[in-house]
Amino acid sequence: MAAGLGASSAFAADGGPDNVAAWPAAEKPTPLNDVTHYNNFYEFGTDKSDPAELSGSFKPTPWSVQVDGMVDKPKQWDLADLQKQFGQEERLYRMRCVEAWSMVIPWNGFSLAALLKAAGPKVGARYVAFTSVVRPSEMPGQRGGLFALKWPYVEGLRLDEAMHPLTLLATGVYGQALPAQNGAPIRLVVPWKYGFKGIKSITRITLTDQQPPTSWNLMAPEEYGFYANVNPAVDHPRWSQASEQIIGEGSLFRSARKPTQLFNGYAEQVAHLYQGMDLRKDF
Ligand SMILES: Nc1nc2c(c(=O)[nH]1)N[C@H]1C(S)=C(S)[C@@H](COP(=O)(O)O)O[C@H]1N2
Ligand SMILES: [Mo]
Repeated sequence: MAAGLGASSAFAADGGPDNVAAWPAAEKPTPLNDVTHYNNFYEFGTDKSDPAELSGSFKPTPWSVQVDGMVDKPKQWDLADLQKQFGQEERLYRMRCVEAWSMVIPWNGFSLAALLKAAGPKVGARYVAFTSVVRPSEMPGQRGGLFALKWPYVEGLRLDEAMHPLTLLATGVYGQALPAQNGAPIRLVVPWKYGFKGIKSITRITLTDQQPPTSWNLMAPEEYGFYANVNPAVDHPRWSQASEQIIGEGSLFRSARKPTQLFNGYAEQVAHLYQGMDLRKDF
């Protein structure tokens, strides 16, 4: 795929949403090999296989995360101290990419809320801004080229979304440290939102009173909004979001699909965050 978060070729080839009813919903974990070899991490390249193949010189240690902005206790955290202080839970989450494919991934990590509480958000803080690492010498996708994403990759959440107990800072997958291609050594996971909100290899977390800029929105604002909540009723301008391809199932000849769920199946936990909002306008 040369440019942008286009639908995968399999999506077009298998007849798309019409096949949905024929395929069972998969909630079983996606095989580790698919989780670690079918990736979006444009700092390493735009093909799904690039992050696994081209991340060999990436060094996830030593690593620190700066927590700053509108907090009482700004701090530069060493990764090991974050893990010591906040622990490691396992969370099995559905993961839905805006390109209309999905996985089910067992992450290890801790609630972002725990870190934010330790930092002490100041009155008036309303958003959390995230920044990915910039290391062109270790990340071939950051070296020149015509691709329109700007570095660093940036993302953001509203403070109440960031404080939600489902919002995870992941440091592992399948019980092992995050591989480079999945966002080593620490990345965000927001399971009710499209995958691009899950910013990888985080170096900075900043509390602010302004809605932060986000990478895909900067590149194509008509296609990728700030909220990016999974929603089968709000199509991407170039493809349907009504169903999704299940990575790790199906065959070479026909992909497995299932219907997309509102908020990726987490509506009971998160729908209240968006009461009174027009989800078509704030997509
Ligand atoms: N820094 C950074 N974070 C990123 C991306 C990226 O290109 N760069 N891609 C996003 C997209 S589009 C998706 S779907 C998920 C993919 O996560 P995974 O490869 O671990 O499944 O990471 C997100 N986080
Ligand atoms: Mo994505």
